[in-house]
Amino acid sequence: MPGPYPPATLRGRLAGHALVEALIAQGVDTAFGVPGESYLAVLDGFHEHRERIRFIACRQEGGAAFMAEAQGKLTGRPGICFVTRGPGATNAAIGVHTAFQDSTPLVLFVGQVAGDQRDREAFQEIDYRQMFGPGTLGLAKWVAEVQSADRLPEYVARAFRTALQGRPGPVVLALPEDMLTTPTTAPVLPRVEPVQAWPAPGALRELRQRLLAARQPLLIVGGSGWDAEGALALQRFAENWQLPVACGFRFQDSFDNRHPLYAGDVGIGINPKLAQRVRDADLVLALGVRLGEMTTGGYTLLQAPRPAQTLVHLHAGAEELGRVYAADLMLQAAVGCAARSLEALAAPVALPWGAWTAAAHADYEANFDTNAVEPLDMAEVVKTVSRLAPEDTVFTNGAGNFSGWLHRFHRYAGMQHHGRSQLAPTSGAMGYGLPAAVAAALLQPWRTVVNFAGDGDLLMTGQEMATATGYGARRLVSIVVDNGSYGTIRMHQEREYPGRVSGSELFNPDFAALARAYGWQAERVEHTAQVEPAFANALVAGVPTLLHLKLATEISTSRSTLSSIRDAALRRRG
Ligand SMILES: Cc1ncc(C[n+]2csc(CCOP(=O)(O)OP(=O)(O)O)c2C)c(N)n1
Repeated sequence: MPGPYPPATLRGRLAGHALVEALIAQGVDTAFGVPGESYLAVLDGFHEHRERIRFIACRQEGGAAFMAEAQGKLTGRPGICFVTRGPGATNAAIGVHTAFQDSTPLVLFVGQVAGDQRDREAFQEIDYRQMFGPGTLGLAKWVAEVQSADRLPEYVARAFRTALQGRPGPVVLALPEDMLTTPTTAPVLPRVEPVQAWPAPGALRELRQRLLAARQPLLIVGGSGWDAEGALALQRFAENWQLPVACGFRFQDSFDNRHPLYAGDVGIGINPKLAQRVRDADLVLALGVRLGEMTTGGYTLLQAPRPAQTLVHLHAGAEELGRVYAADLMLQAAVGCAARSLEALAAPVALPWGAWTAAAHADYEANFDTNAVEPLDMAEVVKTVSRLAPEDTVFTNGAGNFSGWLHRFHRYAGMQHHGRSQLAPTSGAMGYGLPAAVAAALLQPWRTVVNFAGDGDLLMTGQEMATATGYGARRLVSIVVDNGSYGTIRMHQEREYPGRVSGSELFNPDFAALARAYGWQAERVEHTAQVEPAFANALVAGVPTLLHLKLATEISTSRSTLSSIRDAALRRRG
């Protein structure tokens, strides 16, 4: 009779098993990936420890990497993704890039050719240190190839620490096949917690002085690293000082959108009144948010490199401070620590900006008003879904104009209520929303998850509908906005090359039939009035549901039609 495999040996267990043990020690209970023959010893480790950790087999590495990225966003701990060498790693790159731009902790493990084959351009061989960076404009924060089975725990611990510390981000570890099958007695290392830096007392005093000197201050919050406690402390700071609060692009759940101090989000499709308010502010406090192109209106709302406003920038990563902007005051600190310090800053009894703060919120409220659109009114769609969805619902999306309605008309709950409620790529990666929703539905099955997708967006990773069904996702609704077009690109075309449609038309499948083929429930929606019953059915379906919304290509954004954009462009040309 053959004994249990792998046999227990005096020399220890396979490194592939030690790796899975290291993940368990870091608190990981779910990993996403696509299997490959390059890391069979790790897959065997997942089998060995199947009572404590699960491996979700996805249908394409892009989907797997997005799921792991969403796991990082949702849990605040590194998302875990396993892919095979060459083709697997290249497919996964989109998730690594997203984690980099979005500052999301992620560890991507890549099976690598055996050490004795390296540098021959062996089958599917890539040098991952070359491919993924690292660099501050690259794909990963750190890339390493683990040569020694005995040092594997050291590499894993460093990968977790690097992913979490300072500005969080992605790490790539390449795992040579022969290293993974080497026995090791290396001990499992303890769970890594990132070092949290507190803001210096002198800098806090200066920040307070700047606030006391201001007349029209504005807080812009966002970035990663926030948790419930930090979000609550931030809210108390804003309340103590009666500051209007805006959220950075796709960090709309950093502050409760239902709070009377909320002023809206500073992103693509910004409320023009909020854009003007950023320009008119005399003091901008940017807390935790990276001052990237999307959050600064292409570096114009805050003029780069020296803004007209007084700028205070607080960020966990030293490299973000002064990267573009010569801020008047820079503080390097973890956002949670910073919020707790700011909460303790004594505010004067009377503040001179009451009317300014009230107007900021009134502008946000007024931005909900729109003219009715027939037959399908996307503003009403989002408002209906928002009203019916449970309070702890997670909303996800990929990239495309369809997301603008969600960002404008949904009020995201702040993180102090149920944790993150928005999973959306600041990297603008199409295809993100569905895998992110699958990850959320599998990781937090008690929450409803609603994905908004475009017709272009959905089919980039639509095969992950099979993963949702296969692993038993239940409270998952994907709302597909089918306008027969890569609508965002068509919008840009009409503005830059009016009337010359090129490469932006789409020929779509019957999305509802497609979803049913994957075991989902599905419904087609053509009129606004059909949304409420369709979504209500979806909420109680007990299986993933796709709502196929038909939208006229002409309806370009929540503010404009294609013909209005084209006509304006033609007028400009005379
Ligand atoms: C992976 C990827 N490829 C290409 C793009 C460029 N891009 C941005 S939006 C867009 C069109 C999105 O189309 P769709 O999902 O149908 O949404 P719509 O804009 O029509 O609402 C494209 C091609 C991108 N952001 N990401």
